[in-house]
Order: sequence, then C-alpha cells, then structure tokens
Amino acid sequence: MSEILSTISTLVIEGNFGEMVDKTNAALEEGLGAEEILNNGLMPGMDHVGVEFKAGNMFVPEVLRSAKAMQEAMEIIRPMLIESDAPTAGKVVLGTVKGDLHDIGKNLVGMMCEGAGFEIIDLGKDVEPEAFVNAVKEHKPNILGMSALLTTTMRTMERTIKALEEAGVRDTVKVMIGGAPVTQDFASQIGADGYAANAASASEMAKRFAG
Ligand code: B1M
Repeated sequence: MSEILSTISTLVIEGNFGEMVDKTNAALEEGLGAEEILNNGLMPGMDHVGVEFKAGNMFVPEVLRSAKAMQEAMEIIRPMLIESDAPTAGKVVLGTVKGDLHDIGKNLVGMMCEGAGFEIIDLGKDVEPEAFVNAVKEHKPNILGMSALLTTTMRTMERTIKALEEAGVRDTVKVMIGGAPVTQDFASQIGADGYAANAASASEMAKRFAG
C-alpha cells in the first residue's frame, strides 16, 4: 500500500477527521483514483475499526469519529465516484432498515448507483417498512434497495417485502438487499430479487434489473 493510503487508513482508525480532507486531496494530487482511495485506504481502515470494536478495544464514540473521518473523505471523492453521462438509467429507492443506524455502506451504494446513471431517492436510516412502501407507491422506482448491518435488523427486510405484498406493489419493483450480515441464501429465503456484496456489484445489479 502506498504511504498516503496507509495514512488515510490510519486516520480512519484514529477517527482523525480533521486531517482527512488534506490527506484525501493529497492522495488525489498524487494521482490516485477515487476508487483506489476508497478500496485501499478507507475500507481497510474501517475493517480494522470493526475488528477492534468487536474485540471491545474500541467503543461507540470512537467508532463514530471513525465514521465521520470516512465520511469527510467520501464527500471529496463522491463527485468522482458518481461521474456519469447518463442520468436516466432508472430510479432507486434506498434506505437502511428500521432499527439500524449504519448508513455508510448504504450511502456508498447510493453513490455507485448514481454514478451508473440512476436517480436516487434516499430515505435515510431507521426506515420503517411502511415508509419503504409509501416511497415505492409515490416514486414508482425500478429498484428498492435495503441495507442492514445488524443481525437483529435483517429480519425487517422480510417484513418490508411482506408489506410490499400486502400493499399490492411487490411486483412493480425489484428488491435488492445488502449489508455485512446479509447473504444470498438469506435473500432467497425472504424473497428478495437480489443480493449484492458491495456497492460496485449493487450498481451492476441495478443496471441488470432496470435494463
Ligand atoms: Co456498528 N456494528 N453498531 N456502528 N459498526 C457493526 C455492524 C458490527 C459488525 C461491529 C462488530 O461487532 N464487529 C456489529 C454488528 C454485529 C451483528 O449484528 N452481527 C455492530 C454493532 C453491534 C453495533 C451496535 C449495536 C453497538 C452498540 O451500541 N453496542 C450499534 C447499533 C446501532 C444501531 O444501528 N441501532 C452500532 C453503532 C455503530 C455506530 C453508530 C457507532 C457506527 C455507524 C455510523 C454510521 O454508519 N453512520 C458503527 C460502525 C461504523 C460499525 C462498523 C465498525 C463499520 C460499518 C461500516 O460503515 N463499514 C461495523 C463493523 C464492520 O462492518 N466491519 C459495525 C464500512 C461500509 C462501507 O461497509 O456497511 O458493510 P458496509 O457496506 C458495504 C457492504 O456491506 C455493501 O456495500 C457496502 C460497500 O461496499 N452494502 C450493500 C451495504 N448495504 C448494501 C445494500 C445493498 C447492496 C450492498 O443493496 C441495497
């Protein structure tokens, strides 16, 4: 890993959001691409945070600082990730499910889909099944994307799909799900149309679904 990418990783781990803007700009000036900064600087840093958090060596306030550091960098690389010539691939309604406040991955999925030319209707985090249903009725998207990072909130995806069925709109939209604990098996089990392991494959899947 280049020195600047390793510095960016460390800034995420230390939750040093104050220096992140400068270092991200420095990486871009060195000629590194947005995806390289994301995949080889920010993500390894956040992976490390996850390991330390699980082990009880980091606590919520520290993890929040790490999340803020990552978001500072993402604000800068966002325009590069979403560069697109075709703003009309379709519509994606996106949200993190009820009870779940993790939104970094969901935001990345939104950026990559935007970059692939989709209009994104981002409902944010902690989204009730009924709010997803209302958004599908209102915006008539090609794709409904749900994110969950907790094993305890994954089940809300199933509740949302049931709510779509009950509202008579399930067949109007492709349901795509993802998030660290989510698997293809789980997606099949709850009747989702697709599971994507990361933001890049989510945007590929969205293109297939809308095509
Ligand atoms: Co939380 N947290 N957290 N946390 N947190 C995890 C998820 C955890 C795995 C940490 C651990 O123990 N190792 C663990 C979950 C355990 C479990 O359920 N199995 C956990 C826990 C326990 C908790 C709390 C319960 C802690 C507590 O309070 N005791 C609490 C819950 C709060 C709540 O949601 N109700 C909590 C809180 C938080 C913070 C608020 C402090 C913060 C979130 C800040 C924010 O998002 N704004 C936070 C963070 C940052 C994490 C870790 C460290 C990092 C998550 C992240 O942003 N990763 C995480 C550990 C880990 O995952 N390594 C952890 C980077 C992000 C780019 O990746 O989100 O996986 P990810 O997204 C990827 C893919 O999953 C995929 O694409 C993305 C990009 O490639 N993807 C999709 C995601 N959504 C998709 C949707 C798609 C397709 C693909 O289609 C629509």
